[in-house]
Amino acid sequence: SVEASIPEPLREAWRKYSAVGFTNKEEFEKELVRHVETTLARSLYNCDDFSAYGGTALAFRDRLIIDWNKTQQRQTFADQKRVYYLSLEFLMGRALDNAMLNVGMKDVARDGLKDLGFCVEDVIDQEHDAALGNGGLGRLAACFLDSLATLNYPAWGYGLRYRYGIFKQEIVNGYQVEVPDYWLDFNPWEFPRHDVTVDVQFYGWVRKYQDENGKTCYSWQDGELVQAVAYDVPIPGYGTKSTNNLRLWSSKAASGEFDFQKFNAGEYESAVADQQRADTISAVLYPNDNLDRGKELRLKQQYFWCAASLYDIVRRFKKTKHSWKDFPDQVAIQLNDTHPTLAIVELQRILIDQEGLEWDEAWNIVTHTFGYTNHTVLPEALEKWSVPLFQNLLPRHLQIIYDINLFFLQSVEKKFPNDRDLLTRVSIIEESHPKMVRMAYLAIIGSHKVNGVAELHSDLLRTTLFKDFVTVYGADKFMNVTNGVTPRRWLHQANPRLSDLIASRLGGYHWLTDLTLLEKLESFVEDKAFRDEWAEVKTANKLRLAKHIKNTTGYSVNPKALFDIQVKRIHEYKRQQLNIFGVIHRYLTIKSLSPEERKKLVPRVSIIGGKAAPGYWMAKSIIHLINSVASVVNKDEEVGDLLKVIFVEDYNVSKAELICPASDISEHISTAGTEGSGTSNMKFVLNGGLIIGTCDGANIEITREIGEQNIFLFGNLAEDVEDLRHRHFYGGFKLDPDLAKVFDTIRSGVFGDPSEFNALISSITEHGDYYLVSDDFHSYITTHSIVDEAFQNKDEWIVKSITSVARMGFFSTDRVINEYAESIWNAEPLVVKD
Ligand code: IMP
Ligand code: B1N
Repeated sequence: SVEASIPEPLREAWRKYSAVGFTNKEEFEKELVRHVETTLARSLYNCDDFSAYGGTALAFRDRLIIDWNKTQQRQTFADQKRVYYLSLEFLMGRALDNAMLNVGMKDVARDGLKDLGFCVEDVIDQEHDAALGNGGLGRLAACFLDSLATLNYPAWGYGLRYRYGIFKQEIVNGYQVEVPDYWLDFNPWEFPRHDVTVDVQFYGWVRKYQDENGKTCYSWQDGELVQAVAYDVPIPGYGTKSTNNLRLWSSKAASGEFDFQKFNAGEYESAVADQQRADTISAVLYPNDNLDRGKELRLKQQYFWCAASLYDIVRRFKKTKHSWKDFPDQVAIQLNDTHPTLAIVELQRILIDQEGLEWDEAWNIVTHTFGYTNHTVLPEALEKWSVPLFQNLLPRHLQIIYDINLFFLQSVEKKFPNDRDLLTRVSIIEESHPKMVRMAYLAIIGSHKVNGVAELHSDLLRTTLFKDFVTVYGADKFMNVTNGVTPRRWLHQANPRLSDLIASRLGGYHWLTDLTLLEKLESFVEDKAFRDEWAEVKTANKLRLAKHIKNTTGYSVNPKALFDIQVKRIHEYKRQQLNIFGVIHRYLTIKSLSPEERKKLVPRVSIIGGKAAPGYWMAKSIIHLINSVASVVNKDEEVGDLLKVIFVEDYNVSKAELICPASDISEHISTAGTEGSGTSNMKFVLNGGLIIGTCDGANIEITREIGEQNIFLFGNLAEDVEDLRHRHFYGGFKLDPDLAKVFDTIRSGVFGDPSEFNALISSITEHGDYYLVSDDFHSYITTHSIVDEAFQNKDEWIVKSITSVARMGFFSTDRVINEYAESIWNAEPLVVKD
C-alpha cells in the first residue's frame, strides 16, 4: 500500500540494490548453486536431479518475480482496464520448461546445467505437473494465461489452490485405480501471501432493517467464517517482460475462529475439527469433466473462491479513487463456464448491501462487468443448485437471485405480454421438487456477452439451449469465439525438433507470436529435402513416444507403424468405445486373412489414454475393455506388428507434450453436436498429425482452414442426431452387422469375462444407442481403410501434414484473446519495458 512505501530520499539505496536476477550462464550457475546450498540446504555431495531441478526452478522464479513486480507496478500506475479470468480449473502442467522458453534462457540453462553435471531434459522431467483441472476447460484457461501475458494484457487469473489436483491414474489388472495427487511438497512457483486474506461467510441469516434515512436494508448475519489466503503464481509471457498473476485461494479457519475461547474452555479437539472443516474447502478438485453432481462442498468452493476474488478485485478498484459508475470501464470479469456465476450475485450484494448503491445502478454495473463462456450443451453438465441448499448456505444470495429473477421476468412480461410459457422457460428458478437455481440462466442474465467455443457449438446454443434468451435479448448478445491453443507450449516446447525445422525455413521464431506466418511453409512443400526433414522429425518424435511406451508398459511398438492416437477424458460422448470396437474389428480382419494377404496391411499402433471420473462406471468399463483387448492382441503372434494396442496410464499435460508430436493420425470422434470445441484436435494438427473425426466442435473449422483433402471426416451430422435417436426407439433398432460381429467376439469371452462388458454392449443394443455408435460404425471403419491407403503414399502424406500445419494459424490463443479483448472486454494491452 501507499503508506508502506519507502520515502523518496531513501529510494536511492533501494534502486541501487534492487534485485536483477541472472542474465548469463555464469550468473545462472551462481544462482543455482546458491539456491541448492542455502534455500535447499544441500551441497555438491548430495545434489541429485531433483535438487538440480529445485535450484534451477528457484533461479528462474527469482527472475520471474522481479518482472512480476515491475509488471504489477506498471499496471497500477497506468490504471487501465484489467481483465479477470475466473476459473475453477487451471491445468498448468509443468512450469520450468515454459519459464525457460518464455524468458528466452533455455540455452543458458542447458549450458549452465551441463557445466554443473546435469542434463536439462532430465532436470525438467523432475517437476510434478500442476494438475488443477480435469481436461479441456482447465487447459484452455492455462493457454489463455500464456496468451494474455504474451500479448501484454493487464490480466489476472483467479482460482482455487487445491491441495490435491486431479487424481493419478494407475491401471491394476486392467482397471483404473485412483491415487491422490498431493503436489505441494515442493512447489517453487507459488508465493504465499499471508497478508492477503479475506474472511468468507457461510450460513447465518438475513436481517432486514431501516437505515437513518428510512431506506430498507438487508444485512447477512452470523454463520461461520472461513479465511481465504492468497497464493500467487507468476505467469511469464513469451518474449516480453510482462509477467501476470494467477492468484489461487487456499482455505483455513478464520483467525478468530480457531478459537482461543475454545482452547481456554478445554475444547482443543473441537477447535482442531473447525480448522479441518475450513481446510476441506480447498482440499480437492472435483474430478468430473462435463458432469455436475450438485454436492454442497462444491457450492462452498464456488462461493469461497468468488467471494475472495470479488473482495480482492473491489479492493484494488477502490484504491484508484474512481467512482462506482466507472467500474465496468476498469474491470472486465470473464466467467469460465457457470462455476463462478455466484460472482455476479456477490458483486450485486457488495454494491447494494455494503456500498449503499440503489438496485438499478448496481445491476447496471454488474451486467456491464461480466462475460460468460459456455463450454458444453450436455444436459448432465448444466449446473443447477437446489433452492433449500442455497437457502441454508447463502441465504442473502438466494434473496438477491429471487430479486434478479423477479425484475428480469417483469421485463420479459412487458416485452412479451401473455406468454406465460416463455416466462416459465426463462425463469432462473426451475419449478421442480425441490426447486432448482439454473446457473446458466443466471449467468446469461448477469452478463453483457455470452459466447460458445466453436461455431457449431455457438449455433447450437443460439438455436437450442439458449433459444428463448435470443428471443428476449436479441442475437447480438450471443456470440462465438472459437478456442485455440498456445503455440509456445504446444509446438515450441512440446516439439523442439519441429519448431527448429520451421525456424530454419522461416528465418527465426517470430511465427510463435503471429501464428498466421506459418502459411509461408506452404512454399516449401515441393522441396524434397524439407519434406525428408519433416518426416525425420515425425519419426524421431514417434521413437521418443515408443521409448516411453516400452518403459511404462513393456510393449515394443514399431515406429514405422501408423500411430493412431486418442487421448482425452474418457466419456461416452467422446466415444472411446467406438475406437476400441473398431480396433477389435481390425483384429478380426487380420485374423481372417491369409499370411500373404496380411503382408499388404499397414501396421498400426492404437494408442488410447485418459482418465475416467471415479464414479463413472461406463467410462471405467471402456478402460477395462481397452486393456483387456490390449493384453490379447499384443500377445497374438499371428498379429505381430500389424496391430498393437496401448493404454497410456495417467494421461496429463506433460504426457500430452510427449504424445501430441508423435501421432500420424489422432481421433476426435464425438457424436456430432456433443463436443463444444475440443482443443487437442488443434494440438495434433499443429504438430503435423492428421485427424480422423466427426463434423463436431472445432473439427469443422479445422477442416475449413486446412482443406477437406487434409482431414478424414466420417459419420452422421449434428442436424440428423435427434431424428436418429428418435428412430432407435420408434423405428426399431438395427445393429450394424460388423459391429454385431465385434459384440459376438466380446461375448465369446476372448477378452475375458464378458459380463464385465455387458453394459457397454446393451447401452447400444437395448438402450437406444444414445451416442450413435452403431449408426457411425460403418462409416468409421471405411474411413480407417482410407487412412491406411493414404498412409502408404508417404510423399502425399507429408504434403498433407506440412500443408495442414501451414494453415493452422487461426488456432492460436493469441487470436482468441484478441477477439475476447475487442468484442467482450474492451481492454487494451500495456507493454512492460525493462
Ligand atoms: P494489488 O493490485 O493491490 O493486489 O497489488 C498487486 C501488486 O501490484 C502488489 O504486490 C505490488 O507489487 C503492485 N502494486 C500495487 N499497488 C501499487 C502501487 O501503488 N504502487 C506500485 N506497485 C503497486
Ligand atoms: O471445454 C473445452 C472444450 O474444448 C470441450 O469441448 C468441452 O467439453 C470442455 C463441468 C466441464 N465443457 N464443459 C466442461 C468441465 C468440468 C466441469 O466440472 C464442465 N469442460 C468442457 C474448452 O472450451
